[in-house]
Amino acid sequence: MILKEIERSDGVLEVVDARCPNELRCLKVEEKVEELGKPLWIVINKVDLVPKEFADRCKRVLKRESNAVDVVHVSSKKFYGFWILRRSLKSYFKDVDRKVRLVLVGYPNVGKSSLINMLAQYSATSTAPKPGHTKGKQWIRITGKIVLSDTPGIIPREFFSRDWEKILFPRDVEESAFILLEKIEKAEGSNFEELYGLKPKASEETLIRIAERFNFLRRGGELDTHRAGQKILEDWNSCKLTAWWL
Ligand SMILES: Nc1nc2c(ncn2[C@@H]2O[C@H](COP(=O)(O)OP(=O)(O)OP(=O)(O)O)[C@@H](O)[C@H]2O)c(=O)[nH]1
Ligand SMILES: [Mg+2]
Repeated sequence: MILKEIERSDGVLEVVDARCPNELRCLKVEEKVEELGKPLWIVINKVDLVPKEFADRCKRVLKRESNAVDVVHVSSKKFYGFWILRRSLKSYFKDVDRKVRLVLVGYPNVGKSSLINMLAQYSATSTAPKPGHTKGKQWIRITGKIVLSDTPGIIPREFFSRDWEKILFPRDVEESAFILLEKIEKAEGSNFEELYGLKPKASEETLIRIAERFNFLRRGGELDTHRAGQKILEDWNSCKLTAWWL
């Protein structure tokens, strides 16, 4: 599905999470985009969660190490970045005098829907270039000729890295929490200590102490480390918990 959409498009916006932008790139999709000769933009979303110095460094690194036409920062929460993205797209397609259709792709939870909402709010009108062609699909107008599909492409599960498959769709919650904790332990910075009152460490002890702190108890009064693991994963997904690494 996603590859078909890319094939039909004139360009791709790949959304990544500013907390770990490099890990949440999908290289298989990037390769495909390149193979098809389509231009790619890497959109680093959620920049409000990381220090500016880190965000700027990510941009430099991704510009150097990817085939993206451009790498831009946005925050769909703070409504930041629309004009910069628009300027970049406009400049790339300046000599094209037909409609340009872009699609947005990305891992789950990187903020695709939030970003589409932000872009749609700036958009003068949402348009449907081919009424009836794809039922329900709308196009968001970025400029007079550049439009973006309002239906994002979700990276297919078989393209996920193993770690992120486990973090995003945990089967064994404790194991998934440990994988995330290991990453946070090595991260450049985080608000972990502020949130839970201890240093991040991928150990049973961390889950026990969080269960104590939040009074997570099983029926018999035993500490519920499963709930503690769940809390860490939920706080990460809802962006309450932040940590950043390249
Ligand atoms: N702080 C912050 N949080 C954001 C930003 N954009 C999205 N979020 C949060 O990130 C989480 C995921 O956002 P979504 O827009 O639902 O992400 P998605 O990529 O559409 O996720 P799926 O539909 O599950 O694939 C939500 O809790 C959002 O509130 C942002 O720019 N800054
Ligand atoms: Mg979504």
